[in-house]
Amino acid sequence: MRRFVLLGFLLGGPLAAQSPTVPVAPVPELPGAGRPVDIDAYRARRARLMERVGSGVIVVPAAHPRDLEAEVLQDNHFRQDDYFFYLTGIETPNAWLVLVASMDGEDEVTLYLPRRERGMEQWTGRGLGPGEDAVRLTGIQRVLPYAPDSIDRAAARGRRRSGGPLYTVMYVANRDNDRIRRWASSGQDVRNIVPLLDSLRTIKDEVGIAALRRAVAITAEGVTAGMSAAHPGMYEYQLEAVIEARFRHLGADRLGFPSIVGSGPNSTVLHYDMNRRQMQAGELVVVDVGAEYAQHTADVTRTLPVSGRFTERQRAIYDLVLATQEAVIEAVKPGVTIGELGSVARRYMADHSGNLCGEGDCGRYFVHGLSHWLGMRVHDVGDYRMVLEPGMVLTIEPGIYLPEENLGVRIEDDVLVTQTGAEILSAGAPRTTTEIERLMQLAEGSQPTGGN
Ligand SMILES: [Mn+2]
Repeated sequence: MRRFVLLGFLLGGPLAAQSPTVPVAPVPELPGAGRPVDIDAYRARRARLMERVGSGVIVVPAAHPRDLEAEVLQDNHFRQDDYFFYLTGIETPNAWLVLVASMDGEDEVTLYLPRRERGMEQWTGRGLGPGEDAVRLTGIQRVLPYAPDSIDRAAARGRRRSGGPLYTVMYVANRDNDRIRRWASSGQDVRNIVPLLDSLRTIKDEVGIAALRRAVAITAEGVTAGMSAAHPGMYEYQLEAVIEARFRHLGADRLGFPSIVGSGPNSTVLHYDMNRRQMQAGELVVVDVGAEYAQHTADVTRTLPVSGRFTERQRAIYDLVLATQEAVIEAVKPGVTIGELGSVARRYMADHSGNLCGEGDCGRYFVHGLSHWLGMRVHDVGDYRMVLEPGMVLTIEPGIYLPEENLGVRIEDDVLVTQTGAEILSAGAPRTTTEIERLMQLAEGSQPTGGN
């Protein structure tokens, strides 16, 4: 039996009535830890990793607080390291996880937490220190106080116990790289655990899918709110504000990436995120946004007519992009590669362009890739040559961009690969021209005119 500490998170608390599709999380028990942890799920992840390693000690640092003076921050001054979060579910800074995997002995899991500092807590709030709270909240039985030399000693001891190499997370931005270099230069057999962790992360488990579902549901509601609010004369940043306000209202932790709200000429700029232009009647606006929830982000794009009604030309282009996307989603199933899905999209567009894009087909105006992996990062980890397997999550986002006409259309949905095909996680955001127009016209009737 799985023990769901997270029951409230999955089913929605008493406040769930606020929103039909997005359950509201319970208040975290301890801010320094993050949300309640599904202890069994994280234990299973650690066990899976240790089993794959066989013998060895795996050392995983938590993130450090960000630098408010030196870094450009979009949100809080701390976001947990993805690998550390993947293996613990907690949002405590400066912690370390040490896993000892051994073929013949017992596996061993130790969490090192910095001791709480009362003076510091005045600034950043109550932290999670070593002690009974930490054991109870994480399900990790061995929780020890962190000291600068404790990780070096734990790593050495782990190597002796396991008889295997020292694995750790090696990537460029890791602020613990000095320590890792020191281990390597001391002649130890130090290896990178990142490729193995990335391969585990590509197949989402139950907690991963639950977090993604929620991030996507919040995002779909934000996009829908944006559709209801959009009108001629509104600035792109005002539309952005409506969408992001909805994200926060529904409990999103932060944005997965800067929101793209591009109208008219900006609809043809793929990663436009200045969002400063005033939207004019008759234009399209491309909204490409993602709320982050529990360290997982959505990535959803909708293209809407600023006036609430598509012109015939806009509708024709839109319908070709939508039909292309539907042809691709139809083709999603285990065993297929992202490369093959790209061919499905290109072929469909070529066969159905007619003379919409002049001589030649519209494919030459589809200037970016069709898909990327989605998860803890908007462009999530994973090799693009892998065949799809149940539990993988990817975006499907065809587009056509006609700069001479100031006309860009992109439609992006988040898709979970199932045993037999695909589930569209982002189906909550209106997607056909009819649905979008109906919603926008409904909103027009109920909105005060003028103002913004
Ligand atoms: Mn995307």
